[in-house]
Amino acid sequence: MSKFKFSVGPWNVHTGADSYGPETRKPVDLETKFAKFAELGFSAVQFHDDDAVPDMNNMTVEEIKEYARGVKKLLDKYGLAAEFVAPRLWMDPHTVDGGFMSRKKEDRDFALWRALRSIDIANELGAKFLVLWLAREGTLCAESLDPAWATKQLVEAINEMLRYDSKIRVAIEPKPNEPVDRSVCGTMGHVMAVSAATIDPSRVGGNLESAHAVLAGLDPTNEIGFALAFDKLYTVHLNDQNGLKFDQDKSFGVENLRSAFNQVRILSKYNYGSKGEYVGLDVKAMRTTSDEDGYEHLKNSLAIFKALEAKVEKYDEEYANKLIAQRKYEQLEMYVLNLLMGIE
Ligand code: GLO
Ligand code: MG
Repeated sequence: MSKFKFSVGPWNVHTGADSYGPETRKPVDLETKFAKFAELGFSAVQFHDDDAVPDMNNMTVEEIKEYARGVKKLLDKYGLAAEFVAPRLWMDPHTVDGGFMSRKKEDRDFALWRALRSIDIANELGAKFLVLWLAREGTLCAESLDPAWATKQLVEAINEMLRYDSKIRVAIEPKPNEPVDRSVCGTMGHVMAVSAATIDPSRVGGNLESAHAVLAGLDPTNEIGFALAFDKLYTVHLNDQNGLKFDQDKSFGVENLRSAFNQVRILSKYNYGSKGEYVGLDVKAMRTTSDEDGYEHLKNSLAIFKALEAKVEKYDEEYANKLIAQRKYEQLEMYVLNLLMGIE
């Protein structure tokens, strides 16, 4: 029995298309996904604004809220909560060259409109915060954007969100690249600095994704720990990543089990979840996966997380501390590896 509650986004059950090939699985409707999420043991759903309200660009504010209320009923039917809403600022013609940092005022206004509507949707669904994955906030051509100006645009956009709703919180999900070449806000350190510059730092935190930390050449556990130290880890996107290449969103723990163990360990050590935080997954099924196996990556990620929780329970802190005091790090390393390999 896990002491954590888990969340997942509808985009994590997907049709398998990649940059070089078409879809390989049939689309699945939202209600079928909800039913399956509940059956697998998830407690909450993460949303893009248009996962909840698909045609929102062509709807009035009242119509958007009304539609979101319907989605809330569907969540209730399956006993699921809504964790967060994320404005999807990377698919629309208005966001070809970014959202909050777009060079065009009209497109920045659109991005802000989507963020404010995301707050409306969050309120209807009962979600407590927004996630900002800053997909295109950076450059493809290095000289095309002034990073100082761009950072200020981001701070000002977040200030608008904080002003719009006195309760809403904002979690930035940093990523160093992809789909842009160089992002403006690539690590948890950037997130903390942006938070500090807003009008209410107590409502701006982060969402650490394991794969994004690896892409930045950083250790996911240290990134998680950094945010925890400032009490600003609003959620996590656990997954895995094989080195520096495209963002893979592999099942949690399948590439680097020791790193996964350490991520579970730090979350557990600092009682992550005690303020209602969810352990969020952001994992993709392999392209070769069949329709009937379209949830296997979610099942596997949960199973691996829970198995590592049991390993964390077994981890002998006293013994480890003794080794640390004596600087016997070779022995400590072997102790951890033996624990993971099941060698007593
Ligand atoms: C992509 C991101 C993406 C976001 C999601 C929520 O690299 O991880 O999956 O987490 O769109 O905004
Ligand atoms: Mg993510």
